[in-house]
Amino acid sequence: MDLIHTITPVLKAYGLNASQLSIERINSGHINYTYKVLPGYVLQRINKNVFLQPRVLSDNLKEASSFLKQNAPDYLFLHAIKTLSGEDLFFDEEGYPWRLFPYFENTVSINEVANDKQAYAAAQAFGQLSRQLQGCDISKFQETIPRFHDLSLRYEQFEMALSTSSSERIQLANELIDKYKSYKYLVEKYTNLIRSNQLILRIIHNDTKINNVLFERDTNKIVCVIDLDTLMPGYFIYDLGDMIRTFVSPVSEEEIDFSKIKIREEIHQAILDGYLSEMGTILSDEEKLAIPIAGSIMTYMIGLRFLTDFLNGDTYYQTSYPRQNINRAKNQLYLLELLESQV
Ligand code: GN1
Ligand code: MG
Repeated sequence: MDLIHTITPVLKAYGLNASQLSIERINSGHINYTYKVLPGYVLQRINKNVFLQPRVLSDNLKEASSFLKQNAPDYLFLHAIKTLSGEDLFFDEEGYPWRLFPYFENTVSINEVANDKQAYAAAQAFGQLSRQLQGCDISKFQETIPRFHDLSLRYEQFEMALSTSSSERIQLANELIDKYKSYKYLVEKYTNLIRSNQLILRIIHNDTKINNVLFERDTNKIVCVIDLDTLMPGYFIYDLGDMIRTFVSPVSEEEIDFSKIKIREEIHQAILDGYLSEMGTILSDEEKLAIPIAGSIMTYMIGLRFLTDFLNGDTYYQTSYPRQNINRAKNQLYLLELLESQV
């Protein structure tokens, strides 16, 4: 896209002049386009092919925000800045929704966890978000992406992709497809768990990758959690599992030297300690029984989604080179093998 041409009218809607600001793309996140607009802001173009009803997204945030204002007024919850006409979203000529956030000076986001202190702090921050939202009226929230973390749906989508994919792509992923099929028992475990009604629907973040928290620069303190697009009802295993998926290994899901993928026990423990320091008294004993399965479920789910996207022609996740989604799926499979061998 012609950046200045596209962004100028967006910034104008917020009373800002693009020519007086420095605009730089932030290359983390596979879905939306995000820009640092300095001094002072982060601007984001929402992917309208992924978020088909962007209003749901802003309505959820409004709901959470008004609950927190009343019940946890000191909690730093990331608010979108309103346009001059008082809207949370600005729609451009092509129908893309945009949002503007404040930029916090002296903060950083990371793609790999360096030590157990970072893991503890991030897990505590995600746990704190759910804890603060405990007691809000879940029925007022809608799913921004229906059945987002429903593993049985994700498996169906994988099977659908297998039946519609090109023979060339099937061939490229052949071995990987078989390996993913061999873990189908996780879908059954998941379905049984959900059917048992052992888990309670809560408002959760639903995308607890390590790069979705902001750290204070040079410390292990968290300023706030970010990327609230999927703040919606879900089960705690999705948040806990996605932290395990993205924190325990010293390398991220983009790593292609799979021998570097490891499970760091001290980090695993720090995730549990940090998360339970907030959620320990809120989760029921029955829910806690599901803790050991969380990491495998989420690693399998996200790996399946990468593989499905490859089979579908790389239409969902942003990629920067061919077969990147295959590599991501291989990376996640490697991690899954490690997680499952510990059970
Ligand atoms: C996407 O937007 P981002 O990059 O934080 C995805 C998550 C996946 C993640 C895998 C809306 O998150 O579900 O876990 O990629 N978000 C959506 O890296 O699909
Ligand atoms: Mg996201």
